[in-house]
Amino acid sequence: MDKKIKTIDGYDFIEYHHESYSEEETVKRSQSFYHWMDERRTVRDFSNKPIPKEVIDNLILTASTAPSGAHKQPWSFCVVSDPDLKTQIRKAAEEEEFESYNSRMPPEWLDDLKPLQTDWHKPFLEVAPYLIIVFKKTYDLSPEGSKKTNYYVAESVGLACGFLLTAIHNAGLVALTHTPSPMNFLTKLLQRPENERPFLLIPVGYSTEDTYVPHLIRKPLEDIVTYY
Ligand code: IYR
Repeated sequence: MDKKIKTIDGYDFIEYHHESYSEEETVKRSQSFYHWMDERRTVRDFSNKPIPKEVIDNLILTASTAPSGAHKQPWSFCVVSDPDLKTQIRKAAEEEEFESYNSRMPPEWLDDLKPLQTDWHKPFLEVAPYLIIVFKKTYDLSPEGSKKTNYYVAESVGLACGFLLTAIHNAGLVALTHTPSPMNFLTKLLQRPENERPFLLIPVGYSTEDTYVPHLIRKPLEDIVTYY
């Protein structure tokens, strides 16, 4: 059905219909969505089982439905499946991570990571069928080279990554929000333009048959919410 359009100050607004539910149905849906989201976990053991590219396209399209400051959509998604490039990324990430774990991270940080049992080895960067590297665009570059600043860039790209993780979970896939630090090797390896900065590296795939995740407890509601 065609949507109605009205013009305000020269700008088009389209009619918006959003499905709403009875109170009972709203309670049920919010509860079942929470339980389903609560099952999402960060996974480090990936199988190399392939995923159709169409799925990755859909995941990224979903991420791109996130709200962004002044609708500037200040993100760019690089998808790596090429084995050689994955190897180069793993090598560069492990070099940085080796330094981080062995000399850059203070004891308190290393201690906080103990329950996760992470270390500088990053085999998933070669095993996972796809690596999605999310870049943030602090400013946009016109074809002529002039700069236009974007707004709330970290918030916007963070929201897009949240949508991406939700879409990955919905598709029955798993992901890892990996933050090799520093991440500038990704700018170089992927030959990104000067206005893009790496934000997150997200391997996507299926988990292995025998996957274990840390037994983490989420904070209870009363510790995270204050009603006024
Ligand atoms: N970036 C390192 C270390 C790391 C840091 C945090 I904070 C984590 O929650 C997990 C790991 C790594 O990816 O191993």
